[in-house]
Amino acid sequence: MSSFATTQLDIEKIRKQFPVLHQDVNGKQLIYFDNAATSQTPDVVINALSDYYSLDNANIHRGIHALAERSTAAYEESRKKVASFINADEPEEVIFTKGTTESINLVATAYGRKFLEAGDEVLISGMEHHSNIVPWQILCEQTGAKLKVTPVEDNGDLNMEAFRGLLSERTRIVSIVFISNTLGTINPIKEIATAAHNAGAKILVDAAQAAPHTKIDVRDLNCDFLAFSAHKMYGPTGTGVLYGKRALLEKMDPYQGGGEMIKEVSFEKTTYGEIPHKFEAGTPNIGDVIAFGTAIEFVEGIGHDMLKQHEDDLLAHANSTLRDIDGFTPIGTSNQKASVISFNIDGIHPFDLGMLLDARGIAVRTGHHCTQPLMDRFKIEGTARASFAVYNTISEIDDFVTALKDIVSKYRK
Ligand code: 7TS
Repeated sequence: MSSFATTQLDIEKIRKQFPVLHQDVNGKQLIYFDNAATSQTPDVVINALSDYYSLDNANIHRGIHALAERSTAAYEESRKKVASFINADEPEEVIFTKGTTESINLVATAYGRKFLEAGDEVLISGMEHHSNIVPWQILCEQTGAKLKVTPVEDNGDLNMEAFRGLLSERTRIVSIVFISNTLGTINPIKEIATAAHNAGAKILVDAAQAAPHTKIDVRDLNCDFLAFSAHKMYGPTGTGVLYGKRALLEKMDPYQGGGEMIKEVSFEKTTYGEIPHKFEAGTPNIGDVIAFGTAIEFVEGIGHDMLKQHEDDLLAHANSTLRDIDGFTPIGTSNQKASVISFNIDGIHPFDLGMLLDARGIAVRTGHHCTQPLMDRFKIEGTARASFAVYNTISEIDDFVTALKDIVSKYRK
């Protein structure tokens, strides 16, 4: 295969389904390489959202009229699609939230506050997104538990020996990212889950970046909780998932109180509804949840094997061509890596790189990527980050490399 080889996917046909891609930015055809922040949305998902508001809009689980029945059925259908997408035992183990951040906060609050006490430990890693750090810090402040952090190796791998050493009989929760949004590292979650369970801890997996790239099987991983967001897997913003094992979800207190999460309310005593409703107080994000179901169909229609193959091809091509750029330094060079490339170029600040690329129609993210402790670990202020999705092409990467070479020749001090 030549370095231009890619999968049998018809990328042009896929690109046609994403209206936002077909525009000029600063006089150039847009190249969208900020997919780890949010991916773009295909027609089918946009149409699902538009159809919901045009035809079915009604509150769920309460009306008996036709629209309420249709919206309830479509919302619950999405729950079934998510359950099957991650191979959960049953749809009731799927809770809809605002996204990964809210899912992790839900566990830290509804599980953590009930079951952790002073002296207990929460074990995370040095490559976590702030949303998998701060909720645990809040929990530790509230309960007197301690936060422990698994160190990251120079190439962006987790130090698994250190991880095993940090597990103790006081570890109650291990919360680890599946794929790092900054380094691209794919962590050995199954191994981590086994070690956590052997130590008597529960494991939460932050699958925000994994859901669009890797087949997730919660039974095979044997994780207790798993969180991800729709908007990073071709779905809408504002919705995501907390998966939890039934036995754990049933033991947890509610996260928020309000309508829909109760069995019976009186001023003397309130009893709570069954899972998943116990954790979905108030009117949820109905339209987006329904469109999320369509995004899952879109991903499954392509298939994770094809997605992975295409993204691996893009990553390999980018790795081999970016190397030629004078002063190029990648951050995160694990052998187990998804299509995320964080980098710096000597003599050019990452913010300047981002702006100079934007001026050429190329969208990347710059900064700390909500992983400030990881930036401290690598003794850098930030990086520029290119992250690829199914609609990206080899020729876009070539244009990106040409743009970077041009920037280096003009602006490098
Ligand atoms: N965990 C990881 C690994 C993430 O990459 C993100 C978002 C989150 C959690 C939070 O997800 P949310 O949907 O609740 O916001 N990551 C990024 C990023 O890399 N650039 O912008 C958002």
